[in-house]
Amino acid sequence: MAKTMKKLISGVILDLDGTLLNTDGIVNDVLRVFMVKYGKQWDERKANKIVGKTPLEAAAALVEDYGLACGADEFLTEITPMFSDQWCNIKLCPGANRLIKHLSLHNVPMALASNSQRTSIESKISYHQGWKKSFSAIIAGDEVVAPKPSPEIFLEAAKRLSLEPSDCLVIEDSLPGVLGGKAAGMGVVAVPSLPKQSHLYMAADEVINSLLDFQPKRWGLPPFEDWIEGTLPIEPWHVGGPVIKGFGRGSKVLGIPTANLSTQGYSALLSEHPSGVYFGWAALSTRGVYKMAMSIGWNPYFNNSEKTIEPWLLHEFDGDFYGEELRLVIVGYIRPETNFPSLESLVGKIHGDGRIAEKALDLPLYSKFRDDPHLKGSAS
Ligand code: ADP
Ligand code: RBF
Ligand code: MG
Repeated sequence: MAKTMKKLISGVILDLDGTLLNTDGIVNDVLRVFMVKYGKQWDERKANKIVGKTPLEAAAALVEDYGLACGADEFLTEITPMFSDQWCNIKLCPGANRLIKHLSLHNVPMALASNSQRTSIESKISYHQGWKKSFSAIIAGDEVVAPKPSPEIFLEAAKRLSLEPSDCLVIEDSLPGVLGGKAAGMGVVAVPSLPKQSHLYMAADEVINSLLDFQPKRWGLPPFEDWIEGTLPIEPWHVGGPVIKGFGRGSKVLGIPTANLSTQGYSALLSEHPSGVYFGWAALSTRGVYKMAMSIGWNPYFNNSEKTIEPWLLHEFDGDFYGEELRLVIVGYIRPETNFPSLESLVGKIHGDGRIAEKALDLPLYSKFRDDPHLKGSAS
């Protein structure tokens, strides 16, 4: 990851699907239903075949891959209304609103450059207050001769912002987008929307885990000012359930027990929240409410195959509490999950996270959630 300042940037060109909008869930939902009609089963692992493509390219790729008995254009005609019905349900990528508001506030020129069609872009952004007026230009896949990975869409965006390509920064989740941005001679920050893909993004100047990790200062843009004592407040969210057996190494290998929750039933929540280190409050139904630091993700040090939620309660307990009901309210973000050269450095970092959480949770901004009704089990 880039540590130093890259270069001075004057304008930002954003991709929409997968970068600002969490479209992956909806794409999977629609394709699951659609494929059944053709007697097929949608495999979510194939999502990488369509990310960043134009609708027609994506349709052609799927028709071929699944050997569907229809043409790509037929496929599109049939599936387009199914998608349109879902645009109102799309969630924002965490940090999307924060980024747009921040750049707008500081009058940083912004453009939207998406391979999808103009009408669907307009429809998708219409559900998000203040977005449309934040973009000085919107360029769609059907408004250029060659879509991404061609640089055309980005060059057109720069022109409309009256900026040189080299003064623009592209923020993109997809590989075609990253390649297009680089071919246009722009700085590119990749925010891969699919897990465990960062190794494919060699062309990008910087690969970040989510928009929460974007550091405008590195690009000569005004820094975010919402970090407080090493923490970033987030829209609080809840999760809960009985404590289950985890990988069996928290206490044994690290000396840091993590009370694992079953991920079954929470797959939507898990895909909505980027991996990373977070903190908040944890309630054990029969014991009380405790401060908590947790990781969400694949634990890069151990390279797990499943995304998990691993809360470490900042309290010494006499024994285990498997099977007990654990409820969490997650109130802030600390850092991305990373790999470490040694177990000691991982353990050291996690203890640092614990100290940050411990201290931050005394701030009124976070301490008020100790009384969240979800923790008492009266609401969920
Ligand atoms: P597992 O892999 O099964 O999660 P760990 O070694 O991570 O095993 O230990 C976690 C278990 O330890 C929890 O499920 C819980 O029963 C117990 N435990 C004891 N103290 C704590 C604590 N402070 N935070 C989290 N879990 C704790
Ligand atoms: N695992 C990692 O591989 N990388 C991390 O950056 C990381 N950060 C963590 C932060 C906290 C606060 C906690 C509680 C755990 C973290 N872990 C991380 C997970 C750790 O590897 C995990 O608890 C063990 O794998 C036990 O299952
Ligand atoms: Mg554990």
